[in-house]
This record gives sequence, structure tokens and C-alpha cells, in this order.
Amino acid sequence: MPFYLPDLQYEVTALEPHIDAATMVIHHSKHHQTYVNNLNSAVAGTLADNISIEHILNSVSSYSSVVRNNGGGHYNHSFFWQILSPNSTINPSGVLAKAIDYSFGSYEKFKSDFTASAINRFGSGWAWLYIDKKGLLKICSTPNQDNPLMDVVPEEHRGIPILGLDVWEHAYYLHYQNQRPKYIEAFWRVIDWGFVEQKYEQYCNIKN
Ligand code: MN3
Repeated sequence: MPFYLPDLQYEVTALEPHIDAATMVIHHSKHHQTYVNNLNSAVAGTLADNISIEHILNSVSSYSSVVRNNGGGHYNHSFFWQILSPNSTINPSGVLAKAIDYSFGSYEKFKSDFTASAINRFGSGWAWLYIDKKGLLKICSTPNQDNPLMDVVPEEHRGIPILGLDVWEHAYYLHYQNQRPKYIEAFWRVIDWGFVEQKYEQYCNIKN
């Protein structure tokens, strides 16, 4: 099977009280595992079982909706687990901090725009900070398990994601019930900005 569930790099209790252990266990071992299983079944015996998930998503319009939904689900969650950390720093730093200031005016403005994007996503989906075609940082939200890598999202929302927030109810309902804004507020306390900076710097290094 080409795709597998990655291990969490921290204990399931490590993000408490911001993200509770029961949510982490179900989200990782049930929801994410199901995306992996469905994706593996969908690509079994096809050419896609030898292609990276990023490449599949870049041309996902030529695949079935099963691959779009579960391939997106697998990529997004693998990414999300790495963004989270019990050793969160409050703010981004270095070149990423400068790029955020350049694109949004200030970190506070970026934070409120991203929060609004996550709150206003109707139903299930994700909020993203991504690098657009011109190399600028942008915010968007996508429905279901879509993301900026996919060729099916609107052109202006395409790019390289460096921060993502899962706003499906399964990501917060056990602990926060209907209060999505409280979950989003908690998210800011468990972001590994070192990881996000690394993603941004990788892009800058490739470009230069
Ligand atoms: Mn999820």
C-alpha cells in the first residue's frame, strides 16, 4: 500500500487543554486512517499508486472524486499534525515574519484575517496560509478536503500551503461543541512556527 498513516510526533495528550486527547485519538487513528485506506483502495492497481501525493493533487482534476476527497484528506492531515506542537512559539520570526508583515501589514492583521477565513468557511473545510504564484503570502479557505495544491480550486487560491487549519466539526466538536471560534483561538497556542518557517524557507531557497 503506497500511503500510510504517519505517527504523531507528540503524545495525544500533549496539546491539552487546547486540543483534547480524545479528539486527537479519533481524528488521527480513525478519520485520517480512513482517508488513507480509501485512497489506497482507489489507487490500487492504477498508475497513481507510484506517484507522490503532491503530484496527484497537482493534477487531481484527472482523478476520481474519491481520490480528490481522500487524497486531500491524507495530505491535509499529514500536514496538520506537523503544524501542531506542544512547544509552540507565540509568533513567527525571521523571513516569514517579514513576509507576513509585507503581505498583511502586521501579524495581528494576518491573525484576524486568517481567523475570519476559518470562522466563515460554511460547513466542512480548511483555512490556509499559502504562497501564491507571484510568491506572495495569501489566505483562503477551501471546502471539504480541497487545498491550494489542487488544480480544481479557483486559480487565485492556488499555491503552496504553509499553514492549514482543519475546521471540520470532527476537529473540535467533542471539546468545543458548536463553538468553532473558541477552537480557532486555541489553535494559535499550539502552532509550531518553526515548521511553518521551514516550509516558507524551502520555497525561498528553491526560488533563488
Ligand atoms: Mn480532520
